[in-house]
Amino acid sequence: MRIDILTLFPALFEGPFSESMIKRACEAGHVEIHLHDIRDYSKDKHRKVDDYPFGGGAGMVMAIQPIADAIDHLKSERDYDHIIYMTPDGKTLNQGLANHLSLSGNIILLCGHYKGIDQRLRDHYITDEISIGDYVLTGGELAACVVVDAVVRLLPGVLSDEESALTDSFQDNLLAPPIYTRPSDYNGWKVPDILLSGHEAKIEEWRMQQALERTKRLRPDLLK
Ligand code: 6GU
Repeated sequence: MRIDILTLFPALFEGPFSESMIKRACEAGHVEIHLHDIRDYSKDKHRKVDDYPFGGGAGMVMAIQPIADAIDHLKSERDYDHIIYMTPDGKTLNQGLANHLSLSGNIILLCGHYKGIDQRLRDHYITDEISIGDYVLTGGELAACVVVDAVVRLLPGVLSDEESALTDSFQDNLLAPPIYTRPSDYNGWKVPDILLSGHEAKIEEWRMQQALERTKRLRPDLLK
């Protein structure tokens, strides 16, 4: 999979992408992540990328030209399955959407700033609009990191069998059951007997029942 990220702040991604799983996935060739500074595409002599909104009002708008040129340039080199605008008024990211995106070959993530981008970019270039929740961030960059992390860990070969995404919370719309490791008794705090019983079928049944109980109590919305 190839992910192209259009941003005003490419350096924001360096930390998240240079550690742990994303780093390993890049090194192993499961994903290629390319960062593009939108300012590099500005035709303005001061590399300006924003302008005042027509009709007035507070805040600046990200202008068409630099972003359109950046996307045209990328599209001239390959086809994209999704051209995604990261915005708080987009569709909320969930596991189903992450699963769907992980099936893509090439995607673009466009990170918004200021009051947002010129509507004509949304009308003519953007295929999907994604938010990571009902709160406002200063820009789409951290949200794009979240999308990349959620998607890349699903790519075949990225997780080991032990880490398998199949047993994640949400993969079956259930929260994960409680987990424990040694010692089985920590100053009197005991691990449930069933987990020490060695009875695989009963353990599986207990986990399912715990997952259901937790989901009913903490996230009843998932069961609807
Ligand atoms: Cl994608 N962008 C911004 N600026 N804020 C957000 C968001 C995105 N998702 C949730 N809040």
